[in-house]
Amino acid sequence: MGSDCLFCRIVAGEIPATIVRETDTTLAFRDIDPKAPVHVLVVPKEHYADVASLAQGDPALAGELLAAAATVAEDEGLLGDGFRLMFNTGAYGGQEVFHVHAHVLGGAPLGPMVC
Ligand code: IU
Repeated sequence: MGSDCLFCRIVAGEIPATIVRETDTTLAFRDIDPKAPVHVLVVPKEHYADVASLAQGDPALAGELLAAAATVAEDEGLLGDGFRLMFNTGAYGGQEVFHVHAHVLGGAPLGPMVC
């Protein structure tokens, strides 16, 4: 994708972000507008528009993304009290940035999911 995609530009280091974890294939950084005390986005470095495209196109990378998200949750101290891991997908799912990203949310009770 590249220059049109915000998260590709963060991956490329063209736009600053507060990075909390990086692997060969994934990058995790703090959400610029956090919705919880801990709110980290985890992306694959390779561009896929959404989680369905990623899971269908590269299931192994989807697994690496999940593993990275779990490690972020552990590093942020969320495993004891729990956390929310979610992928907004497509227009009805409320997705705003079309480079797949897992939201890792926690650090306080989040309550039931409200739609
Ligand atoms: P969504 O699942 O596509 O709705 O989430 C996009 C997220 O990207 C949202 O939580 C924004 O606050 C976040 N974000 C960001 O971290 N940095 C940015 O420059 C922009 C959006 I624009």
